[in-house]
Amino acid sequence: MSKPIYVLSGPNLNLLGVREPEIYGYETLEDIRVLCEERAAVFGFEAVCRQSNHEGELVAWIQEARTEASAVVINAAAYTHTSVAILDALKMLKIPTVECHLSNPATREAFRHHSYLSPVVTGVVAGFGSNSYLLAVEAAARLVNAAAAKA
Ligand code: CA2
Repeated sequence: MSKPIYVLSGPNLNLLGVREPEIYGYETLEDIRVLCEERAAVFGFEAVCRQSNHEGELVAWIQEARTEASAVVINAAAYTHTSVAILDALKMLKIPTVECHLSNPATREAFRHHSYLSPVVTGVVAGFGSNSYLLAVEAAARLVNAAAAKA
């Protein structure tokens, strides 16, 4: 059995569907969890979905992924634009990593245009609402399966 795909969400994303639906949509993080689990299963993976408002907890989960995950999908939320700690943790991974965002930060305020994560992840999916998570899970799963088929 393959190791799971970790799907990590950062600060305030626990409020999805409750506040600012015009930007982030009406789906809750729980709805997204179910959809990610279903999408991962299509490709033979379990999705382990976690959310934290604490930078250190996200770092700990990324470190855990070094040995326990096949790939990491991460929406670091505001930490995308501030966190050298998350950048450093992601740099240590040798598995596929996908940065994902519900909105497209490039179309928003200037302070959202820089991502500390983008230079060190395998790829980025942004701007498709909850579908960004599903596309990111699918991309990660396809990468892992393609690598396994080559080995
Ligand atoms: O578009 C995304 O997914 C973001 O990562 C969301 C972050 C934002 O800081 C990034 O620039 C882009 C903010 C997440 C806040 O989540 C909320 C959810 C519901 C209501 C209010 C905030």
